[in-house]
Amino acid sequence: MKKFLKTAITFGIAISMALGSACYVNTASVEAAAKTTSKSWKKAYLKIVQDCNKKSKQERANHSSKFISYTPYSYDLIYFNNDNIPELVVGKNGNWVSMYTYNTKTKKACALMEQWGYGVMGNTGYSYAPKKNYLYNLNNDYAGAVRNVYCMKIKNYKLVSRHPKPLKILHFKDTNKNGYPDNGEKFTEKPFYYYGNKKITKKKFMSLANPKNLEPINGKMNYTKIRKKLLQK
Ligand SMILES: [Ca+2]
Ligand SMILES: [Ca+2]
Repeated sequence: MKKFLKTAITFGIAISMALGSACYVNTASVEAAAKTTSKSWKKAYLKIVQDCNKKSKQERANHSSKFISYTPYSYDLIYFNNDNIPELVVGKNGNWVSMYTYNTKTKKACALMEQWGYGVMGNTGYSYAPKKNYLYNLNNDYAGAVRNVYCMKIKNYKLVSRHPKPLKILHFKDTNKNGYPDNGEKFTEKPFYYYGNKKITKKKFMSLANPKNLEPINGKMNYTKIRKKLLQK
């Protein structure tokens, strides 16, 4: 490693010497470009956060229930995929979550998830594997007899499915093969794993779904905190 470094440094010096000041200008311009990008995504995210804060305040003012307290919007910056620009998360925790990324081509923030609901109807919420470009969602149907597993990734600034066919876990023997439990198809603790219409092993299922090192996608910071973060140089 040391030897490699030494060679690399010597080589680097040789190139710098050959190029003269051109090398210095290049490094400086790369740094300047990174700073400009950082400034741009922060500015774009700040605009979203400010708009969301307005909406949250309005909702709070209109909140009429005396029994359920109002959940304000909260925010986070997460490294969903493996680039230098974090994704912006806005959530009304326990209700819905949105996620935005910054498009370096159009120089605009774009929505990947817009108020995706969870917490009711068997949807357990959305998680991600940091820097792995991997979203995981488990959605229970028929009181947990059918578990739909959704795995997604960012492609061309959109969230798309990682697999062409649906991944399902059935907690009953689907005798008539219609995908849901009918009379006589009893609940079983030992489920059946499916990729599309094909029954597969648990091992194969897990290798396709691959739910490892997951963290929930939800808001963690209040408006003041995220604002401060986005205004930082
Ligand atoms: Ca990113
Ligand atoms: Ca059935």
